Amino acid sequence: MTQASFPDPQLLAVRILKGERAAVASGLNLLDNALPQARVCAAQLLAALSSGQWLTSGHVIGVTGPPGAGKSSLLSSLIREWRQAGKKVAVLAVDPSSRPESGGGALLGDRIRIKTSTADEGLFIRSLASRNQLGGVATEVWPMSWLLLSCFDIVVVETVGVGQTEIDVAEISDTVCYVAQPASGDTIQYLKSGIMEIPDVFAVNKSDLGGAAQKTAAEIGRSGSRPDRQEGWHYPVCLVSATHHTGIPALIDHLAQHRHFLDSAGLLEQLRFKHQSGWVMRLLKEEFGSFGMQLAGGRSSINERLNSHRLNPFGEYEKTRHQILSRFSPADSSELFIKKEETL
Ligand SMILES: Nc1nc2c(ncn2[C@@H]2O[C@H](COP(=O)(O)OP(=O)(O)O)[C@@H](O)[C@H]2O)c(=O)[nH]1
Ligand SMILES: [Mg+2]
Repeated sequence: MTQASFPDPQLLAVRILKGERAAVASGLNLLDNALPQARVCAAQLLAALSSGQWLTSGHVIGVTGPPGAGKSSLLSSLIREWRQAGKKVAVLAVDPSSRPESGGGALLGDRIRIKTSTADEGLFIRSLASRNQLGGVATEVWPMSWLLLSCFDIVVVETVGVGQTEIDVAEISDTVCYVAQPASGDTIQYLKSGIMEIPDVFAVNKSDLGGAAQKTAAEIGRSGSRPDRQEGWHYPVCLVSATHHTGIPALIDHLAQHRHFLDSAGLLEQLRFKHQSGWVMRLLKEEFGSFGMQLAGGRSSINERLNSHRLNPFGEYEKTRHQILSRFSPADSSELFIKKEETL
């Protein structure tokens, strides 16, 4: 691929901010491209998008839970409701179980297309299922969710719950919604595992199946103390049925209330900053390892710099990258050697 095949980041940012679908799609492709030139271009694009009120705008919702619990079906109901209320919605579906070749049924996009107009400009769905990814959601998906936040009111990340993914999705979402399967061993395991600490809102789906859903909801409600949780938040457990479309407005209400709670408690900006700095740290660590991080002054120094440039984490990422690369250059090798000696 040549340099000329990358879009101009400034022009692309303008088009994305206007909500042009083609521009949003090509922005996501750029973020998904691992070529070094694309990475530079992507950082410029994200920096150009950073000037808005991104630390407090929109709502990033992580939807997680065991395969088959009804996450995609529920999302389809939620989307219908949000669209009727005039909210613009984007979905990143990171669910390997919904890959067509795995026989996991229709992709979310196909489901939605049945129920909504294909020409709906206020709805954008990108399936990331084909990458066969079970974990590691946060590094790749965070910048994508962030790009979508610049032009949609609600950004949903759907992940299949397999332990680590709940933690990952919590690292990129304002609100984590766990979709429980009634009377399932998965939910019981989940209750025992401590991962229960992570969701902010619980949705027990398939309430149309009767008593089992009520029982599961009661079990979740009773599920012990939650020491690390946000003080003042009541952790609602909602009974819903995606197929019968019941309980959906109440669930929507609880999700919105959680966002409102974060905002009014001054936690939203804090949380998003934590997500952005976490992403930069993971990326730098993946690229350069602990020694590279040391060359950039160490974790706390990088974090301090990120903190003072909250509106431009991508610019800071690029700067830190260059700083590390220049330390690796031959001209600097003697100094590098001395530094290395000092840290021993
Ligand atoms: N009875 C009932 N079945 C449901 C409901 N929601 C989803 N399902 C079914 O559960 C299965 C898995 O749904 P899906 O949305 O693909 O689950 P996901 O793997 O969590 O995304 C499908 O056969 C759905 O038709 C519900 O509210 N009630
Ligand atoms: Mg699904």
